[in-house]
Amino acid sequence: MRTLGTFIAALSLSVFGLSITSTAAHATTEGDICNAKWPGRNGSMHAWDGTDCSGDYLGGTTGNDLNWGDGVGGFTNANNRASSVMNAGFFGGRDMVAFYFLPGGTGSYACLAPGELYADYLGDNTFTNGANMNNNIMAHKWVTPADCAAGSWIT
Ligand SMILES: [Ca+2]
Ligand SMILES: [Ca+2]
Ligand SMILES: [Ca+2]
Repeated sequence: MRTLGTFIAALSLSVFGLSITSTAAHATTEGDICNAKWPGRNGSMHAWDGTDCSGDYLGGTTGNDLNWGDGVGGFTNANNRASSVMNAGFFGGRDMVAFYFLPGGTGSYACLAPGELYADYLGDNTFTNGANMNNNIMAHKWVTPADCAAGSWIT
């Protein structure tokens, strides 16, 4: 009986987890292109010039890029252009992508959780300094959920 109970509890948790993921995937109303471009959870993050993961592909990486405007890293000449972003990172540890208002990886930021999958429109999101995120990102860094203050989690 104990084994069966444990199995049922695990199954319930599994179903609960699936429904959470499903809810997150459908939280946005115009994520069709983002959904189509979802690479599977592979530890990477991505950004596009247009909304809904469309327009010019600005870059993607499994690492950090503290300056989207310089010539190195996953992002070059991408300052203040991103209108949609994706987090295909693995769950656990530094699984949040923090996007920054300025280069350097410090100061005002906003975080995209791995369970959110993507933010298909940054125009309704703000950095911790209150600035609109659309066409305003200049850097990103992988951080832990504890590094992201309440209210800084974007959708
Ligand atoms: Ca843009
Ligand atoms: Ca760069
Ligand atoms: Ca948004």
